[in-house]
Amino acid sequence: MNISVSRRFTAAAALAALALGGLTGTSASASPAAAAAAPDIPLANVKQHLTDLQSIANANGGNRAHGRTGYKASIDFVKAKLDAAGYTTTIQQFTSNSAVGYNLIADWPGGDPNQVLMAGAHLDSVSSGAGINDNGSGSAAVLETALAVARAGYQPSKHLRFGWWGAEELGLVGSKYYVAQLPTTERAKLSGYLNFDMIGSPNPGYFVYDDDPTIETTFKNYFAGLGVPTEIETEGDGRSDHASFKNVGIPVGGLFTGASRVKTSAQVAKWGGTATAFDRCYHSSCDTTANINDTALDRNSDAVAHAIWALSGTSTPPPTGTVFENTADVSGGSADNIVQTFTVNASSEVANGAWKLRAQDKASVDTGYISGFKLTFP
Ligand code: DTR
Ligand code: CA
Ligand code: ZN
Ligand code: ZN
Repeated sequence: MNISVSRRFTAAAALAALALGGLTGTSASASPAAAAAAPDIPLANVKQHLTDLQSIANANGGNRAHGRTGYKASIDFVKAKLDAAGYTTTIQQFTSNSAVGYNLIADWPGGDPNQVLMAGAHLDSVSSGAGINDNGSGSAAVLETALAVARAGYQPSKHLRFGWWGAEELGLVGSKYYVAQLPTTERAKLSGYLNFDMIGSPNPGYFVYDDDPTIETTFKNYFAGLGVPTEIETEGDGRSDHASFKNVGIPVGGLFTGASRVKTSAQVAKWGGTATAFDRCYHSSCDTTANINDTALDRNSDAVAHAIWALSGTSTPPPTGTVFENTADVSGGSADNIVQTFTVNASSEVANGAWKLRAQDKASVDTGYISGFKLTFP
C-alpha cells in the first residue's frame, strides 16, 4: 500500500523532517489503534445451529420450552460449542413454575473486567413448537458471533460476555434472575447489553431498538451501509430480555424482524414481502427451520458481529520490537503541494495503527517547513 502525503511548503526558516514510522511503546503521541472490522458471519454456520436446534426439538417432544428436556438439551448444545472454543462458561440455575430453568453465561478471556460488553438472546421456545425464529435465530446469531470472536482471536479493550436466557417466554424470568443476582458493582461494569430476539422472520422488517443512542446508531449505520432502511422498534419495550437490563440502568439495544403484527403497505414498499404478519408462525408449531428468511438472518447476524466489534473498544496493540522509522529530511523551497510517497508493507500495519505520520521541526538549515499535511490512501 502506498501512502501519499501532500503538504504545503512556504519559504520560512525551518527544516522539517517528516517521519513516517512505526509506533513504539515509548511514543508519547502514539495514535490509538484503528478499529478492526468485524468478520462476515457465515450464514451457513448460523443455519446449521438452527438445524441442530430443530433436531433437538424433534427429539424432545417438539419443543425447547422451559422445564422441558428440549430446553436443557439446547443449553448443553450451546455450552459444548463455547467450551470447545475456549470460553469460560457458567450455567446458572433458577426455578420458575416449579421447574428448573437455566441461563448460560460465556465469558471470553481478556479485556478490561471493568468494561464489559454483553450480547444475549433467549434460548427457550414456547411449548407449542421448536421456536426456530423465536428465538433460535437470535441464539444462533449470538453463538456464531461468539465463535467468530474465538476464531479471530479477537482481543478488544472491553471484556466480552455472552448470555443465553431461560424462561423468557414466561416473562423474562431467566434474564431477570441474572440481573437480580448480579451485584450492583458488577452491574456498573456492564457498558451495554445487546439483545437479539426474532431476527430471521419470514416476512421481515428491519427494526432497531431505540433505547441507548450509541447502540442504536451503531446498528442504524450498519444497515445504512447495506442500503437497508430501518425503523425504530416500537412493539417490544419491556417484551424481551433487554428490559431486564434497562430496568437497572444498563444501556441496551438490539434488533428485531417482527412477530405477529402485519407489515403495512408502506413497509412492503420499503422492505418487500407481503402485507401480512412479519412472522405468521409466531408462537406456533410452524416456527421451524422453514420459518426463516435467510437474507434477514444473514444481515442481522452480520450486524451482531459489527456491533460487537464496533462497541468493544478495539485496541489491537501496536507491534512491539524493532521499529522501522523512515525519516525523510525534506529540503524546503517555495513549491507548494509537493507529494511524497512512502510505502508500508501491508494495510494491516495501517489498520492496526502500526504506522503514523509525524512532523518534526528541526533547527532550520534550509528554507521550507511543513505547514500542514494530509494523509491520503489512494
Ligand atoms: N418477546 C418476544 C417477541 C417479541 C414481540 N415483540 C417484540 C419486540 C422486540 C423484541 C421481541 C419481541 C417473544 O415472544 O419471545
Ligand atoms: Ca454473513
Ligand atoms: Zn416468544
Ligand atoms: Zn422471543
